[in-house]
Amino acid sequence: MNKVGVIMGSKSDLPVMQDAIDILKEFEIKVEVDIVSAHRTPEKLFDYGKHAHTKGFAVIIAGAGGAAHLPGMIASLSPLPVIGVPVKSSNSIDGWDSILSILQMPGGVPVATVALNGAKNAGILAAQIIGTSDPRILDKILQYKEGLKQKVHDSAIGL
Ligand code: RP5
Repeated sequence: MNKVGVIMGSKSDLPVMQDAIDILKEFEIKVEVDIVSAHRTPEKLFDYGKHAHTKGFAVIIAGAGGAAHLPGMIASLSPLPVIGVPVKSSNSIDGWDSILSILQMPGGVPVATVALNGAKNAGILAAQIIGTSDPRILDKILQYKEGLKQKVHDSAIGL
C-alpha cells in the first residue's frame, strides 16, 4: 500500500497538479492520476472514494478550484488521508473560494489543505506519510531536506 492517487476536478487543473506528480516521481513513488469531478461525475467520485483503500493507495491528493468540493467529498467517503490542493482556476474569483471550500471542513472529516496552487507540497506531504512506514522513502525525504539546506547555503555564497 504505497501508491498515491492524484485526482483533480478538471483537466484544466493539471498544470497546477503536475507539480505533485513530478515530485512524487522524483521520490520514486507510484502515482495514479485521474480526473474526478464532484459536480460533473458524482458517481465516479463516489466509486473512487469508496474503493481507493482497496486498490493499494496510501494517500489521496485531490485538487479542485472554485466551489472545490472534490477533496472534502473524497475525505467523507474514504478512510485514507486526503490532501487537498486549492486551485486558482478559471471559475475562481480570487482563489479564496477554492481555499475555503477545501479548508473549512467539519469536525470528523479532515482534509490536509496546502497553499493555493501548492501541489508540490501536497506531493511532499504524501511522500512523508508514506515515509513513516517505508525507510527507503524516509531516506529520500532526508536527502531532499539536505538538498534544500544546501541550496540556501549556496545562494548565500558571495553576498
Ligand atoms: C472545478 O472547476 C475544477 O476543479 C476546475 O478547477 C474548475 C474549472 O473547470 P473547467 O471548467 O476548466 O473544466 O470543478
